Amino acid sequence: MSLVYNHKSIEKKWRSNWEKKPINRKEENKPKYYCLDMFPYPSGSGLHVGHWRGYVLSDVWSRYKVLQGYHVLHPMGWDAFGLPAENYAITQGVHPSIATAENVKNFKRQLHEISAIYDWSKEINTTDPNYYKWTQWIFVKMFKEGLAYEKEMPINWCPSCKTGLANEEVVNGACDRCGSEVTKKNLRQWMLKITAYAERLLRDLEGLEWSDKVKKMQSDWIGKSYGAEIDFKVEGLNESIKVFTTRPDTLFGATFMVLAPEHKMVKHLVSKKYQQAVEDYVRKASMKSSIDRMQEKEKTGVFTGGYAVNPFNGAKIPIWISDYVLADYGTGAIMCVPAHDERDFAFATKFDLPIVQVIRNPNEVLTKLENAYTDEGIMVNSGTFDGMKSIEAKKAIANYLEDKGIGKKTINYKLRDWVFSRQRYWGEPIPIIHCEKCGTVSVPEDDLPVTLPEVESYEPTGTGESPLAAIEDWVNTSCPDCGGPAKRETNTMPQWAGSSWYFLRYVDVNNDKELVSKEMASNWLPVDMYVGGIEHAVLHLLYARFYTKFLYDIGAIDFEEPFKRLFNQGMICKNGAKMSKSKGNVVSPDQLVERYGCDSLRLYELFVGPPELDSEWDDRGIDGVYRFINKVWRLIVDNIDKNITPTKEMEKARHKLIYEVTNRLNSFHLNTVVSAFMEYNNKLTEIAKKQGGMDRETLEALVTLLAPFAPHISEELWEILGYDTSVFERSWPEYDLDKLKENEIEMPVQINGKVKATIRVALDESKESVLNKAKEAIGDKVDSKSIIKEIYVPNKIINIVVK
Ligand code: ANZ
Ligand code: ZN
Repeated sequence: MSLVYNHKSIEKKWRSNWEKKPINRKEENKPKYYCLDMFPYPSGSGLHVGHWRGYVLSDVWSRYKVLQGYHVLHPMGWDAFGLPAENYAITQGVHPSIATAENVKNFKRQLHEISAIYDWSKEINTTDPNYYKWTQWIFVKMFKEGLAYEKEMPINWCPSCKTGLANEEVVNGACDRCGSEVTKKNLRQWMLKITAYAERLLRDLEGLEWSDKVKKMQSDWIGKSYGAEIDFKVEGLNESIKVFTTRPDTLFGATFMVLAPEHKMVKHLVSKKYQQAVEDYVRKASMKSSIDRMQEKEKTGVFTGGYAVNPFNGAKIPIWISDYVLADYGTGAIMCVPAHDERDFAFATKFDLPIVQVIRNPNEVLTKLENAYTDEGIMVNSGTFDGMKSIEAKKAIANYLEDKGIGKKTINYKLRDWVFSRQRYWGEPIPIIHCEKCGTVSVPEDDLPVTLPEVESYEPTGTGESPLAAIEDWVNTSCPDCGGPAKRETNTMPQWAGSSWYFLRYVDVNNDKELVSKEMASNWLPVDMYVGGIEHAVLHLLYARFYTKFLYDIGAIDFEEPFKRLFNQGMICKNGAKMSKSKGNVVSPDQLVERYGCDSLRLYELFVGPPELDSEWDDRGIDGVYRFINKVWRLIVDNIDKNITPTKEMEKARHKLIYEVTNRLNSFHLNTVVSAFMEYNNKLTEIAKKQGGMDRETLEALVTLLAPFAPHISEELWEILGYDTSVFERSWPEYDLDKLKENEIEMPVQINGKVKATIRVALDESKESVLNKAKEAIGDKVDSKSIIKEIYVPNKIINIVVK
């Protein structure tokens, strides 16, 4: 047969075949599998080869599960609220919903090129009122449970986006979206009490099949610490200041105290002489974001003029204020132990405050500290606790303080409540009504959704009010409780809102009675495999877990964790930087698909590097993959009608191939799956050449294994192999470990130390038989009478020594 591989016609043909007859058909008796992509924000710039990576990964996995006999749910949708569409509306005057619809259309066309098995009948869009009705419904439920509340607070404020930001959206003191420096602004905010779930969010990480790296990022973000609160009396005042410490063992080394500039005691403490300096300092600190305050290397601060008393040794210690102490963590006040804390050490060194060591390294003699000693060790300078191990002193001192009534053991979390309001247009309206008589009232569930009204200007007002505030006939409404005049809440939700629960909606997209039917949810969820970028390791995943737990608590679903298994792919880089339109290093998939085909690009996306790591893109590499695909084509096409009975060697190569592909795939080492294909395809080609063909079973196994990776060519080859059904109706090939075992080896035969021949022997062949074979092999080279010695190292070598 002489068929030529033409990727264009083949890919076109199979795409249209799959459209007519989808490969992932529902059959009642199949087990279910839910493989989910993190749904994209449909940006205007479209997809590049970096975006392809995750979609190829999840599609390979989904198709693999189909071949394993599952009915797979692999949906796609759009996380379409958010600032870019709104900013585009501001500059171009195009309504965000129009721009979004266009972008979605373009994204869909591009996604089509990947040939993933998305079920488009389940498509969702977070900006669709039928969808955000339920985003609002969840908010109403949270409000009724006391988990959504209003608070006047200084929030992170981006002066250029003119909106409040969550802590999570501030990166190195800059706005995560536009890069401007973030400041503080006092505003009434809607908050979600995610802190009520801190312990459960931490505890339940344990049962998840997620990478240790992501679990650690989550647990660090939740930031649980065990410690103690200790009361320090203020000298001359009938007051005490509570500090939070994780190191009660260091109490004897506390040589000064620092309060957050916002601490309520500051104004009572400060003496006349220091008043001006303190006020100046407090004002400056209020301008900075908490992230900046934590990260500043150079410590700043001012003395208040007040003193506190160390409850243990009665020492009088000065009270300072500094912005490295945060007002909203612990108690907003700390006891400073410069000998054992780096920040305190830097502060003490700068302001020339005393340093007293109370823990020593058990392996060294006591000398002057050059740096803070932060390890565990043996207690010194600590009265009756001297000589104790510091780790034991931690408990002993905390217990002692509790007994004496001057302290108590506590647990603290870094996790803060979630600032949930945005002063922007393109988001879900917060379904709340403010009534002068009744206060804050939620919109009745039957009245949801509260739809976004048309506005004339999308421009944020910059006063802290959203553009919605200008639409009077929308804002003015009547109170659902008393019927009197009332006003709508004009803040909208952050972009995270719609993505915190979308995975539930896919399984029941048309339900207009509930967010999801409990039955459908239990059938399909939790998600079996979730694939997405590592950049979502903290926020999106934490929010989604929080929502899931909340919905569980109100009885809407009956599981507590949304994503059983998680895979975070690394980014595709070009010239060392993350591929992105703003960096101008984008490689478009379009020309590559045109030239090499979708199958080659899919394989190359995997081959480019370990999927969990960032990988540098190089167009040239795709040539090698394309050659490989052509070789597979030749191997099959050249050997289909030869009717070869499988030899031992063929069988072994086949089982080895199945074994390697299956195992590497299961552990997600997808780049090495591609190299296994390349290696074994060469090997099979060699065997076929040597033995005059290749058996059918091996050819069929090769095509089936390749199908999740390069589906079009696999379907075509399957058809060439004589089938009129899809290769995806087959089941994943199985290997037999016994067939993998080596039972024969090659042994070199030497004459006087020089290799003259090789023989094949069984691993358990007798010495006599091996030597006979060896002598036969070199028969014409030596005269048996001249042999003076036979050296035989089993399974290694035979050396015949002749005179
Ligand atoms: C005395 C001490 C001695 C401390 C020592 C540490 C080492 P995590 O693990 O982050 O909870 N701290 C407490 N509240 C703070 C605040 N509002 N802003 C900044 N720092 C604060 O760390 C808790 C430790 O961070 C506490 O333990 C306190 O310093 C400081 F050798 O107290 B420690
Ligand atoms: Zn009312």
